[in-house]
Amino acid sequence: MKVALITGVTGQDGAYLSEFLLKKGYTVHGLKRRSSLLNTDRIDHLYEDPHVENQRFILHYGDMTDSTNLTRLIQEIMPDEIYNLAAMSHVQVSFEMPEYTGNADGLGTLRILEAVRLLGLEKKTRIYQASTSELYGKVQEVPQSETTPFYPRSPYAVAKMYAYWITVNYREAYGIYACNGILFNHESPIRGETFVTRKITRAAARIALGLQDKFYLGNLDAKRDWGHAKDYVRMMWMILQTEDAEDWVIATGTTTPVRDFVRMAFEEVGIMLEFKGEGVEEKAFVVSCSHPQFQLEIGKEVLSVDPKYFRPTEVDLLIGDATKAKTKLGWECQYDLQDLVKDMMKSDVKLMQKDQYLKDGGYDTLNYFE
Ligand code: NDP
Ligand code: GDR
Repeated sequence: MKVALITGVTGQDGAYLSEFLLKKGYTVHGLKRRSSLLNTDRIDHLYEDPHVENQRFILHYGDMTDSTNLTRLIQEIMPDEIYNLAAMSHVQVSFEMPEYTGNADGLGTLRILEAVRLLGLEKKTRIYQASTSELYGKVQEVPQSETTPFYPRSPYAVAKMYAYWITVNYREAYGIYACNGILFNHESPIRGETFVTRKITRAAARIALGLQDKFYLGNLDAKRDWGHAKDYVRMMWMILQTEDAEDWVIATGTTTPVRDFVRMAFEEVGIMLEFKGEGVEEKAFVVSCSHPQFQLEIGKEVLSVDPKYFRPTEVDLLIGDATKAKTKLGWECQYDLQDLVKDMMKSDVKLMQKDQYLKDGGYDTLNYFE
């Protein structure tokens, strides 16, 4: 049975990919960072007691900025496949932490490739690099495919561009089987809370339940090609099963403005919105509320624009052309945008109902410092 190493195992994709590979019979090793609080929520359901025999899901401490740690782990694990998913993955935060982002996302990829080369695993270990549609940045052509030129627009995207090319270079220079998956945005109920889709579904659920009055977003005009993470992790695996190492675009081919994602999320809980104003003055108001469980006042303001969420340089439009993956890998997504919004809203309403229950019971504020 095959052995995989997943960096970034505690993240959205790491969790879905672990589940996927375990179902396929793999032994899965995951790299996680030490943190002062437990950060394994997304993979707790996969946890196995280290004292049992034949453990198939094994976690290791590590960090993309620590090459001795990465090399030692790869030497111990001798993986057949490495999925390099670890990254400081928030575009806006990368403007605040450009150097760290370059180190973890750019040089981190080099550290993995170098470890495989130094350990002489070029013919054994296949590497998947989590590349991104952010590489396209400033619009050069639409839809974006494997041949579209890159024009990165953030420290994150520039770091990922280094990672993309160093992956190609190690493939060409040393014959390592290393592939870039150029994945467009993919979301899910376990998406990080500060990415725009999850921020919207959480807020819509909380507002519907009366736990919150309104919320704030940045650029409502940005358009993204959003898919479901469950579909995308399947493609990561497919990419490493092909005969020749290549680079692949994975996308749905449909693009949607942030504003429409907001509309769709609120519609899932029976709330219709109207947007008024332009630019920083734009706001959204309730025009009707048909859900028997959620009662919101008509005309209530639920969303304003806050310029603090604008980025110094923005990526305006992403729409992917995944013809190559469709033709050669048989790529098809099982979830469309409506399914994705439904899945995320269902989960966030349930999660927020838990908060409401605790609040109603008087258990919502635990002050450790009293
Ligand atoms: P997340 O932000 O959910 O997960 C990132 C993971 O990387 C977390 O496990 C995080 O650990 C870990 N990590 C961050 N920095 C380090 C470090 N220095 N050393 C070790 N681990 C680290 O991202 P996603 O799951 O959404 O994305 C997975 C990968 O795919 C990322 O590389 C991302 O850039 C890329 N990508 C994502 C897309 C998307 O739409 N989701 C699209 C295209 C590419 P911790 O939990 O401790 O923070
Ligand atoms: P993105 O995702 O930058 O595409 O990167 P994000 O959800 O952060 O932003 C998408 C778009 O929404 C606009 N936006 C806001 N974004 C956030 N986070 N918060 C807001 O309040 C807000 N308001 C508007 C943004 O300006 C942007 O245009 C994601 C990450 O997963 C990357 O790691 C990955 O590489 C790319 O997707 C593909």
